[in-house]
Amino acid sequence: MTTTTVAKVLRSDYQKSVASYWNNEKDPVNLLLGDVDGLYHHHYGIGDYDRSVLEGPEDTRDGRIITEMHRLETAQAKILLDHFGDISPADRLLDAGCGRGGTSFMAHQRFGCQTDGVSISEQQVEFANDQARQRGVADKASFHFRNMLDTGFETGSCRGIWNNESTMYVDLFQLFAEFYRLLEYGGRYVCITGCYNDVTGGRSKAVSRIDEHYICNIHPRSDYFKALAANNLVPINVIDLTSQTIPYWELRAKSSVATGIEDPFLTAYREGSFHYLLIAADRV
Ligand code: GPP
Ligand code: MG
Repeated sequence: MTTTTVAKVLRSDYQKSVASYWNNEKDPVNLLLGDVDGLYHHHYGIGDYDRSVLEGPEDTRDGRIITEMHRLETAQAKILLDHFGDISPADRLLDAGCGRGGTSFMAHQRFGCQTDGVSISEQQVEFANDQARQRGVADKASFHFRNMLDTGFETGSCRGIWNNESTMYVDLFQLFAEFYRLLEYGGRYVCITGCYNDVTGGRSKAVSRIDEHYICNIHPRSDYFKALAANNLVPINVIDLTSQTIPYWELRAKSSVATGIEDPFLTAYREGSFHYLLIAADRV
């Protein structure tokens, strides 16, 4: 990329530092899980884990845990996609903050439609496009080095847009203004996110540790609804997934790929200062 192109996408020092984090990220917690079946996720998991993975031969135990964590992460993306309802092959979907493309490939496989992913990490975009070529779907699943706050895509060109754990890097009012522009009338927005609890007060210590770890700014729950309402995005479903994501973190804490962020997540969820939320909203 030329310096001018990079400067157009990465508009602030903050965005540059986030891009640098993801350009250098090669953590086994993501790569070993992705190697299980070629879907590389950058989000967490949902649902109970199979306790039997902890039993059995010691030498294959960690492999069983990794496969099980990957299953829970894929289940999370499935729940997100379930909330799009009927999407036809002629529709177009946008994956905002697409990471290495895992959720996009699942969407393309399920709906048969065009999916476009955007990321401010050139490495992630390259990785995801490479995956698309390997899977033989590069004509339908494409990934772009673009900023989700200003994608440059055509107005009204999307039937659906999602953020799978990527909203904590941006201002929600700016983000939803761009999504309002991109979505067609009646188009759907779905996000899964971690947000802090307005009722228990400001950022807890555990939430601050998560922010520091990922260089992000976790929003309060209320900000989502204020920013959606301000941009004519009308919620149809809000699901608190907190209790369903705790088993994933408990299992991850027992794995060889634990990164040290497991305790802050478990503390924040258990003390009630943080929620794992799914929000689906329609553009009117
Ligand atoms: C990264 O997933 C997710 C985020 C940076 C968003 C933070 C999410 C919240 C719910 C606050 P990842 O799979 O890259 O993270 P890890 O490397 O820890 O598995
Ligand atoms: Mg991960």
